[in-house]
Amino acid sequence: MAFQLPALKYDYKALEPYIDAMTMDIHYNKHHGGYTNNLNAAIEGTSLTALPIEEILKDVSKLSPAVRNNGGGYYNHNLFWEIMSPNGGGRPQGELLNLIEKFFGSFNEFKEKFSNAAATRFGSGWAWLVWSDGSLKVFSTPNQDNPLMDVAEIKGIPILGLDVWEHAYYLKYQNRRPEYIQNFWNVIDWKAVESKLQMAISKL
Ligand code: MN3
Repeated sequence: MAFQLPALKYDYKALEPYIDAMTMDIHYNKHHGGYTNNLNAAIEGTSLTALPIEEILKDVSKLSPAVRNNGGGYYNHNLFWEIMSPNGGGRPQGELLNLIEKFFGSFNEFKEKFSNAAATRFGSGWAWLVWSDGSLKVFSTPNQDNPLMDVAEIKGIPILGLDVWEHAYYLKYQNRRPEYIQNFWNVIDWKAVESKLQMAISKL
């Protein structure tokens, strides 16, 4: 079975004014669609087609750059669309908030640390909040790498990710990456992040 581009839960203009409709359209159809097609082409006729994406990424150092780049791009964008919502923003609740306060001191300190990871990633990449060895950690990865990969500096299960490739913000924000990062907080779906946390905790 080939990997499929998952349906978006909202339309292209739903995250405006923070993420504009044209960026959403191109990002989802051309970029995410491209990673999906290129991943399928890269694994066609191999035993990898029988594996879930998480299993493929786990041993990615043994695989081709095409699988690393497009498999990462496929997984990362699936997560990115899921953790945003037109009804997003505000603050996390419940166990997620408790763990953020436990590991970062406060929600504001976490917010600053995550924003800083996103702002200081040189070139293209992602900022992550990760469930790793029984704790929450923040860091960033280059290109389409992610914390599921054996090549990652910090390994774990990502529960929040921010795409800081220029294709994610340049049409609206041009060189103003910090403004894009600041506006991301208005569209985070904390319920979706909380459910990813619960799944991550139950797996480890
Ligand atoms: Mn992207």
